[in-house]
Amino acid sequence: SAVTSYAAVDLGASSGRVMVGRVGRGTLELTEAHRFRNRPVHLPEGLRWDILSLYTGVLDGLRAAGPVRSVGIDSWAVDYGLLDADGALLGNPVHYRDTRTEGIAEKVWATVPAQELYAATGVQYAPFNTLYQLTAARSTTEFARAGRLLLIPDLLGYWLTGEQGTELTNASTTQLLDPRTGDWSYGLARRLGIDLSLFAPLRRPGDPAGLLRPGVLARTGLTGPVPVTAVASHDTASAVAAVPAVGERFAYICTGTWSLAGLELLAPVLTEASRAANFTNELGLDGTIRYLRNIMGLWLLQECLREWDDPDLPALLAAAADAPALRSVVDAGDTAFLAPGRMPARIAEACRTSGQPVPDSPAEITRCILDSLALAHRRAVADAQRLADHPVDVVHIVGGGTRNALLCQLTADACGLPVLAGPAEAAALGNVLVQARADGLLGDRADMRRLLTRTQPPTRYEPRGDPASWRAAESRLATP
Ligand code: ADP
Ligand code: LRH
Repeated sequence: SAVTSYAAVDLGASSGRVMVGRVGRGTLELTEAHRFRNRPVHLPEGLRWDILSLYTGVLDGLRAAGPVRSVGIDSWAVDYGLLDADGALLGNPVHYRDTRTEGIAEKVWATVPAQELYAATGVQYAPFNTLYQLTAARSTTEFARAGRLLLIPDLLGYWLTGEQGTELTNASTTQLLDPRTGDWSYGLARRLGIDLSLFAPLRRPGDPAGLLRPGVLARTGLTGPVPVTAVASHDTASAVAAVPAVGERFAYICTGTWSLAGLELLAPVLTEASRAANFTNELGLDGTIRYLRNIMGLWLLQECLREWDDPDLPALLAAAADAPALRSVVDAGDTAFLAPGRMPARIAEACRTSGQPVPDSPAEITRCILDSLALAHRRAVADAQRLADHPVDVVHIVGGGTRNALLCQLTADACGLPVLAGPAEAAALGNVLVQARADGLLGDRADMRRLLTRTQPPTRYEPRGDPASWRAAESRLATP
């Protein structure tokens, strides 16, 4: 029977990839056309994304993908490029780990208190929310020249098509959107002096987003017309759409550079308790709410690996599996781990100041990181159920971290719930499925999930060990 190919451009903080999804009646296959490193650059003015190299990776990937029905783009959230009046990019997009937002939130809260900000947007505090980035940028000459702001997937879409838009799921991470209406929070923007006309018009997953430009067709060897379809362009929104869940009683953890742990809800939770617990209400596919907490994730390990000159990962994980369990844990939700550099030393410091044994070898430090992530997963899954009054029977893990069997098992142990792990390329799959649906091949979210459970069966991890050991480890960390 007929099979249709779609190209999914998925840019993570550690790598970018162009994947090809082949969708038929009851079939779904994903293959990697091209993968490239995403290496940010330390310039004198700060930490910047190498956006031109990422765009080149996208073009190389589309060439490798071959003929496709359409293209969709998703990436990490919150960051953006500024364009001048002629539509040319003004400078390299600033990395969300750059230090420019230090101390900015406090200035914003002097105008709009944190409680009011949360009640209006439902977005958790993170120093890098676009709102704070814009406040930090306001005094720069670059900003003064800017006529348009495009979030990263929308910027790449603009370069591919010449058309501008602001995709809704990613717009929800700016902290300028009202999650109840799915429209801008106009009153908030006015009070904070943010000009919403900087943003291109909102578009929804499934909306048409232009055609590949003639120059792009020539560069990629594709034959036009090739449409670009807006997908859930926040990578986490695409990943959640591709959780192979049955029913509603599930939690999910999207594990990659970050761990995003929480629930899919039909309405936001905007309570003060939710704010205090730092849960966010980002928008998902079809008006759903991604009620989740950001956890530092495998970034902690990535940064150690960089410092250790990239040792063999499977061997290191095997040694970590044999290292003593729960000897020391750190708070994997702590923004103290946000900036790059000196990660093994910073983890050792955190263990020392909390009066725990200081891990020393790479195997011990890796075990400390994975135990700490599992512990943070446990807290997020428990807190989300309580705050949203939404009990679950199972935890789905998707993303690159599903390739780490130790992390999946520890998460099952810590949560005291079965873990269903996979797919590893959930964001790309969600991207493909939204394109296929816009093309008329699929129905609602449940229909998409049925296709996933049949074609991408997850790996099951049963909880083991004594839950009391996790409670004890939890009590060693001060609660936020
Ligand atoms: P992002 O999209 O944020 O760049 P990914 O979803 O690609 O992240 O996940 C990357 C992470 O997956 C890496 O940091 C690494 O820890 C983990 N990972 C990838 N491959 C493997 C592997 N073979 N074994 C264990 N972990 C892996
Ligand atoms: C994961 C992610 C996450 C955001 C962060 C900036 O890639 O999109 O959902 O909070 O990057």
